[in-house]
Amino acid sequence: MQALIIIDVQNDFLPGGALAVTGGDQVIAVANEEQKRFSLVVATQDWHPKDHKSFAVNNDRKVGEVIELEGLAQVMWPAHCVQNTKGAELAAALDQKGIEKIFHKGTNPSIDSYSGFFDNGHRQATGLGAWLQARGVDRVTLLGLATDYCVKFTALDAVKLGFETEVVVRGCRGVELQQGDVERALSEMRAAGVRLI
Ligand code: VGL
Ligand code: ZN
Repeated sequence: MQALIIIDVQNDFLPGGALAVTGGDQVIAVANEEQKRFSLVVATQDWHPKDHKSFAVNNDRKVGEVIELEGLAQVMWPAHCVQNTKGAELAAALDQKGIEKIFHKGTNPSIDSYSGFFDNGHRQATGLGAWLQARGVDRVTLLGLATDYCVKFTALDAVKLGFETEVVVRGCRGVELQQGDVERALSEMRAAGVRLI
């Protein structure tokens, strides 16, 4: 059984959003097209409380600085995808009728969660892995935002959980905090056994 996982296609990651990803809006058409090939589609949604510790403003830091949080390196982000705000909503142009379930991540204020499966410390699961396994899913296809953060970490965890994993590269865009981050993310995924299509 195969499933499509649409990662964080949310207003704050689109041009004009709080953590805008260049060309982020271009993944929507790909997501809508790809959905037609799948009988099972799920999505993830970055879903932070407003006091989330990954927000620069909550640590008196500048965006892009790296601090230590819960023993992990944590990039300081602009406040984004705050629960129940417009910025956290899935893009209006994204076809949502066929999305069976949405998994929230980043809800714990003290630890970030790039992967759709676990927080960055692998301490708590979102439920996505068990849910897919309960439905007999053994292959997952990923697309969405952002290539160098949430897509990458979701793909790496999917492989670790034993899913045959592929990423639709034209359906992803990256933050590219450092030039080359997207290329490096793609290489890391490929090296881990992710099929890039
Ligand atoms: C993401 C940075 C912070 C993502 C989420 O969806 O890739 N990146 N929160
Ligand atoms: Zn986030």
